[in-house]
Amino acid sequence: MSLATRERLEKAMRAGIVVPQGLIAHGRGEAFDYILGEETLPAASAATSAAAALLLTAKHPVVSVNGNTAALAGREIVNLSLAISAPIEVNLFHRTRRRERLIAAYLKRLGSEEVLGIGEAASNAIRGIASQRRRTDPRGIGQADVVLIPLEDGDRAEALSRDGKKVIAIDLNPLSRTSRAASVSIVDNVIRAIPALTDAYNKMKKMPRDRLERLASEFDNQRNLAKAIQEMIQYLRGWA
Ligand code: PTJ
Repeated sequence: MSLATRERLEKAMRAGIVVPQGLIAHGRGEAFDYILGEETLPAASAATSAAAALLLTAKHPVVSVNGNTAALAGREIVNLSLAISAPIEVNLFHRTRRRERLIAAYLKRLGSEEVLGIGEAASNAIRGIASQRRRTDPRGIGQADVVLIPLEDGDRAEALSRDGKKVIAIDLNPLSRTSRAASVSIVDNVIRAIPALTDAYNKMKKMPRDRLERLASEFDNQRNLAKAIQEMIQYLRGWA
């Protein structure tokens, strides 16, 4: 992982976008990235195609953003949101008005027209979540059928799935509750995964709808997670 990435996070923490806990989360992610060889492996690419198929067939897709994601891949997230015509919603675990506004302002500076989930706009609640993460915007995650949640803790992925929404997770840890609960888990770094998802979406745009629906419905997330773990083992075997 580059020093520049760590510096970017540190700077974003001093600016109030990232919380100190975000640096700990990043350290956990880095450890998993090392055992992937810091590159996108085939299981992640397969999940990316399934995620693009889900997004292409969704009625109301929404991109959820937290502090780490904004700091690590803000520009890429804005590009994805524009490419797939899905709104961005700020959803924070450590929620404060100041952080919501800072993140929304940052994403707007990068080209996002509107950012949902700010202040009173986050008036809905997801059942079964105790944290501030339960709050959602009725125009965004509240009415979404597909939600992209990069770099999350497990509670919300489980609750969103219980509410009948399809969840696309991006998480370097294939063992996490988020990865297990999602419909499609991309085991990769958000820095690589978001542009890859935008590319896949653009390439698959012209595919017939029935083929996209098949691609999405035939994707077996648990099996693909097992494949991601196998790829990690294979990479480590090379070193051993
Ligand atoms: O900005 P907030 O207030 O919403 O808080 C964000 C954090 C990240 C602090 C909060 O969501 C959190 O504590 O998350 P966790 O429970 O630490 O989970 C983060 C997951 O993301 C872990 O499984 C990490 O392995 C993984 N991860 C960390 N960095 C990356 C990553 N996955 C993909 N790309 C990364 N760069």
